[in-house]
Amino acid sequence: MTYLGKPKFHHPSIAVNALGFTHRDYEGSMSTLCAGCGHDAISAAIIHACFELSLPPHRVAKLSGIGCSSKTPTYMLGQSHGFNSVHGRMPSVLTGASLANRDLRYLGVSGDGDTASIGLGQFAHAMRRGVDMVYIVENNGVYGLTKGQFSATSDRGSKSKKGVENPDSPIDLTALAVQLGATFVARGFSGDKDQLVPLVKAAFEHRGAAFIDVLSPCVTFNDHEGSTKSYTFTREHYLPAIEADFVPPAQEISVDYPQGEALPVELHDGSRVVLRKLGASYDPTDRSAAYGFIEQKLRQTEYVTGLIHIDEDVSHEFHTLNKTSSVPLNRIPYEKLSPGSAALEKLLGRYR
Ligand SMILES: Cc1ncc(C[n+]2csc(CCOP(=O)(O)OP(=O)(O)O)c2C)c(N)n1
Ligand code: SF4
Ligand SMILES: [Mg+2]
Repeated sequence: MTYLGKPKFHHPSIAVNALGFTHRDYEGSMSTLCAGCGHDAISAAIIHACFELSLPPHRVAKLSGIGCSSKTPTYMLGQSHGFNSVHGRMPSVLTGASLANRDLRYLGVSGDGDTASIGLGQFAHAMRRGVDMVYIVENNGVYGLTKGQFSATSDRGSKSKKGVENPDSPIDLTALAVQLGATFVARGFSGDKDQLVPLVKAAFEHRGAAFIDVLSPCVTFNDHEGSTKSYTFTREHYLPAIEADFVPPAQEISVDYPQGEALPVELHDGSRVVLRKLGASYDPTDRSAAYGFIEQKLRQTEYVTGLIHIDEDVSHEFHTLNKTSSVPLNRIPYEKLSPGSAALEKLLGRYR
């Protein structure tokens, strides 16, 4: 269907954001995914979040690997920079781009196969280095693009479309991200846009590695009885650990919660994530408690959703840690970027 262009006209009273852009300005090409695929709902949530944040589209770079999920950046943010890399290699390509120009906001889109199998090492190092990015995994528990093989996030005992049982234990990417040092870890569900949009907005405002695992049923290969990533199973085993609202900096903070039942966390730009506690004493700022909570709920086959962990200390962020250039490399004069053979000789001398 990509040959059918979307009409450019729109209603004169259509909503515009602070930059004067409409929702349409954040859309991309028409999706070629299967009708009902969870990934399309995630694209819609990302588009919505970017529109509401009034992100200048040309200041966003979207990168992905390979898979149905990794195709989705084509269907969003059509006026942003884009790079569809190699299977599992999005994190290193994104890290390189970010080193060259830290002024852009970076969005990495991946799949459970792309991240938890071939790209597991890349994922681990991007998280532990605090690469400043929004990393979204569209998690359907299968390799959708290559016709439904189990992925490393498939639960033990879950069944394939042909009835074969998965013998292997799963990787929980949120637990792994917390353990690796990511400073923003959340889980959403493609079927719950009300929860997902604030999470994506808060992730874009966070500085450092912001990871969101989004359960996203594959209607073609993993939406049957016996699957633990189907729409039905996910809805039945869905546990919001905490409810999160995103409050932009310009907006007066006046949240209607009883004292002691919500925790406003200030982000670097003055915006806030307001966390409403649903559980008895869940505190997402406590890394080890967050890890323990995910583990405990996994044993009960419950998917913890919402904001699982947040740490606003920017000293863990990649650019702060590595004192990277605040000026994009393409704006630094050539003589400064390449100071010549004498300077190279001097540098090499230090290693002799
Ligand atoms: C180096 C390499 N190995 C294997 C493949 C084949 N391949 C393409 S997509 C994919 C898995 C995609 O699964 P996932 O990341 O979960 O995305 P989904 O399609 O489920 O959204 C595989 C194994 C490839 N393209 N490149
Ligand atoms: S095969 Fe599955 S993951 Fe791929 S587009 Fe179809 S429903 Fe989505
Ligand atoms: Mg997948």
